[in-house]
Order: sequence, then C-alpha cells, then structure tokens
Amino acid sequence: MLIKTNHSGFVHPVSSEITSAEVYQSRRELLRLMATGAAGAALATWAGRDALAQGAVTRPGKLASLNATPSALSGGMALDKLTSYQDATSYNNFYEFGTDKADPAQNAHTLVTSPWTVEIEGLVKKPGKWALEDLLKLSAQEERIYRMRCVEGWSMVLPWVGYSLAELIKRVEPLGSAKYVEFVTLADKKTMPYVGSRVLDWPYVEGLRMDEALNPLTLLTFGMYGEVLPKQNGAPVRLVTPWKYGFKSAKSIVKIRFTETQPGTAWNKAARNEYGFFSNVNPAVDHPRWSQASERRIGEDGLFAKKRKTLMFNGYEAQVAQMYAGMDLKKFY
Ligand SMILES: Nc1nc2c(c(=O)[nH]1)N[C@H]1C(S)=C(S)[C@@H](COP(=O)(O)O)O[C@H]1N2
Ligand SMILES: [Mo]
Repeated sequence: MLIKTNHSGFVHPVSSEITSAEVYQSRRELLRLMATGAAGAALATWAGRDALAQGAVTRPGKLASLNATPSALSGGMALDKLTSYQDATSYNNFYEFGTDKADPAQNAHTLVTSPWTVEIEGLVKKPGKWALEDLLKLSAQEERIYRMRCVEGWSMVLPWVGYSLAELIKRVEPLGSAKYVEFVTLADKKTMPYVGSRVLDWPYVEGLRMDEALNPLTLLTFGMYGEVLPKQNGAPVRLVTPWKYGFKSAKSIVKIRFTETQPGTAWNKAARNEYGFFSNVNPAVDHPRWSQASERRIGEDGLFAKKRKTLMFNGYEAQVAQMYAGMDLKKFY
C-alpha cells in the first residue's frame, strides 16, 4: 500500500518563488480541497475541463480538479526546485509532433484527448476497454514530485498527478505467464504530423518487466502541477518511470498489453546499440556517443553553468536497486 503524508509532512520549496502565481493558487486550492474532503467530487469536472481545453494552446486548466494527495513517494525529490510550468510545457520530446524540443508545444493542439480509451489485452484474466473516466476513478490520485532525466542529458523536476500503475495491474489480474507489460501509444496520422515519418517505427511503444511495472514508483499519470496533463506532455494518460531515461515514460497511451516475451520498444528498434530495453539512469554507463555522468537541469543550470552529477537510478536507488541485483547493468543497459 502507498503511504500518504499529511499536508504538514509535505515538504515543498517556496512554491510562489518558482512557479507562477496561478500554479501556486491551484496548489493552495488543491490542499484546501483535500482538507475539506471535497476533492472526490471535483473529479467529476475533469471531462468538462478537458472538453474546454480542446484546441486551446493555453494551459488545460487553472483550477485543480484532481483528487491528488501529496505522496510520500516524492521522497527527497520534494526538496528539489520544481521546474517552471513554462519550461516543462515548452521543452518536450514527443516525436509524433516533431523532433524539435519546441515542436510539441506548437503542434500538439491537434491531439484529440476526449473520448479516450485504454485497452487492456494479452495475458490477463480481465482484458477490456477502459474509458479514461473509469481509469481516473480506479484509485486515489496522488501528487508525486519526480525527477525526469532525458537520455540526451537534461533533467527536470515535475509534480505529477496519478496513481501507481500497480493498482491497475492488480485489477486486471495478469496470468502467471505474463512477464512484461507493453505500452502502445496513439499513432494517428490525421492529428499527429510526424506519424508516418521515418524517424521512428510507429506507434511509439515502450515496455517494462513485470516487477518494474509493479514497483510503486511507476506512475500512471493523468496530470501535472495539479492540472490535467497538457497535450505536449502526453495527455490524457502517460507513464512516468522516474529511475529510467525519459523515453521509457510513454505518452498518450492507448493499449497496455501483457506479454511473455520482452516487447520491442521504439528506441531499441531505432538504434539497438544506443537504447536498451532497461534504460535505467546510470552515470557509469555511457551512451555510445556521449557521457551520461552529468546532466543539466532545465531552467536552472545555464549553458555555461557546471553540470550536476547524474545519480545512480536517477536518485531512486533505495527503491529500485534490488530489482536488478546480480544483473550486469553494462550488458543490460
Ligand atoms: N508517445 C511518445 N512518448 C514519449 C516520447 C515520444 O516521442 N512519444 N518521448 C519520450 C522522451 S525522449 C522523453 S524525455 C519524455 C519527455 O516527457 P515530457 O515532455 O513530459 O518532459 O517523454 C517520452 N515519451
Ligand atoms: Mo528523452
């Protein structure tokens, strides 16, 4: 079970200094809702807000309407400065909308996020289609501050909203033969201009070993900064696996498939010797073309600032290292 902290136990760096006043207000509102127990009712407004957000280039929602409780799984990351909302939503990787960091914010407005269903298939007792609304209600939402380290050498610290993927996995009851979980994301040529291009094999597919998928840190994510996920960040539902390079955190998921064999993933197919299946953040294992020993925090470390050291498993060693005990992480990169 997940441990929840109360408000006073939730350490947060002076929010008003590092996020906009609006975000700060929404955090206050969220905490107020939690205190009054009204957060559950607020969930009902989600669909309406999403409809309003269709086609909009502005933020998806100003008032918190997520049933999010600050989570103990934020760990020490809560002491890191949050990346600004502006940076988090304008410097993205979402190749379906372009290969430039600025492309997703420019182009993702065409993504249609409602209605949305996630199909559960493969080796499970309870396969089927889940409407987003039902997925949202499956478990209590938590706010988790996680580091995100991109394989390219930059990082961010973001307050995500969602619940552990394990909650969904338990509900659909995988068979004993299910050893991996595959995440298939939307590939819609009509709304995603780069789908069909040769950059990657579409749809963008990612995967986790079953124990990784069940690790409580693995977050099925619906929101960030107390709001609905912006389209460029993978609306309406994505994964966040904070101890792995960012590309493992698949955006705009439409299928979750349980398999016996290791799924072929988009980046592994694109360049097998550069991107492995595990892709755990590891400062000791270089990318063939560059070092992974350090990183630049977006918005904080200027172009000429000294880079910060990358931490083993991105700083989540205590929670995840035992899953890889005895594995040669140079071989299984
Ligand atoms: N569907 C899809 N998911 C994706 C990607 C992508 O191109 N397509 N890029 C990945 C990469 S490389 C990173 S670093 C993260 C970035 O997430 P963010 O833009 O929310 O920070 O999303 C990952 N998820
Ligand atoms: Mo990335």
